[in-house]
Amino acid sequence: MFLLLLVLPACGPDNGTPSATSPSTTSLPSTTPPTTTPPPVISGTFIFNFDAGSPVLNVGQSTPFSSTVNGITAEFSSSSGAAYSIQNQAATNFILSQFSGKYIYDNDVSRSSLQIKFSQPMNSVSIVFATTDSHGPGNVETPTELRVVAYSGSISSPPIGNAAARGVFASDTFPQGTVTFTSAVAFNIIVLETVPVLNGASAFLIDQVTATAN
Ligand SMILES: [Ca+2]
Repeated sequence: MFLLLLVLPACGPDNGTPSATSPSTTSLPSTTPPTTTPPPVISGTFIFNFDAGSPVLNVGQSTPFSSTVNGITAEFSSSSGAAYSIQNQAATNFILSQFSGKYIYDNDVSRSSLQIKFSQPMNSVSIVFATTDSHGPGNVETPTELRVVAYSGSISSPPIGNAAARGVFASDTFPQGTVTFTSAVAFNIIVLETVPVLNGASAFLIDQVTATAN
């Protein structure tokens, strides 16, 4: 009697046939595009100022790091490793009226290059900079040049071209200026370094990297 009561609820429908809801097969449609097709170039102007962009860059953070603005990524690095870092006026006490918020600062006095690699080809780049020159006896009369050398694909290939500019001494801590390189032949890597000169600056700072793709 007791046994019968236990068994009864388990007596559900018992059709031994498999249901029609078996999982579908895992075959995928063969619509994967060929990987050799480069992504289309996004025309426009992209400003990397270290204040906007993703991810947030922190004061004291050293190279390498990257910043993405409007779908374009710029990678900042140095062949000398952690030679450059994010700083601001509160950290350095430098007065640089053409700079704003966070910027890139040279961590040491030895001369080292800064590389910027964009995620797509560009036709023009413009960079606000300062060189750590001092004015007057024992120092320089004109600020040290900052040079931009542009490459396509690899810095081991011949450069696309280069440009250089000097800052101007004013009432700020260091002379500031803007260097611009423009080319019909697109480039995706630039290398920045000071042009060596007696008593000149070896170090430089940058802000407001403006890259344009045609
Ligand atoms: Ca800035």
